[in-house]
Amino acid sequence: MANFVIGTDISTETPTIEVTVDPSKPLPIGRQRFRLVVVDDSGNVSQGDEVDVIVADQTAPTAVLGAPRVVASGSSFKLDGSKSFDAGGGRVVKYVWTYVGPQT
Ligand SMILES: [Ca+2]
Repeated sequence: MANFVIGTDISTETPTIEVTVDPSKPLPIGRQRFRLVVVDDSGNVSQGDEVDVIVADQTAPTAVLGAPRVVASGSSFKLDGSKSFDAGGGRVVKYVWTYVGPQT
């Protein structure tokens, strides 16, 4: 387990490390680059090897539809999706509205 800070080296004597992420402070969405340099038992230092890890929002948003309970016949009214929200580091960018039809 290790809390990585950009540009700060972490040295271990083990060949794996966990990138510990605090859910309240997630890595930004997008490509995040990591680098490994290894040192042998004679003190020789390797070139760096780098890899990009794509941090993605893989959680679906939640739609919350607000509407008046009763409207007068012939009157226009407003639907409100502003309480919809997203988890996983994203945000709602599109609202798709449908009149489903009469309900009994
Ligand atoms: Ca999401």
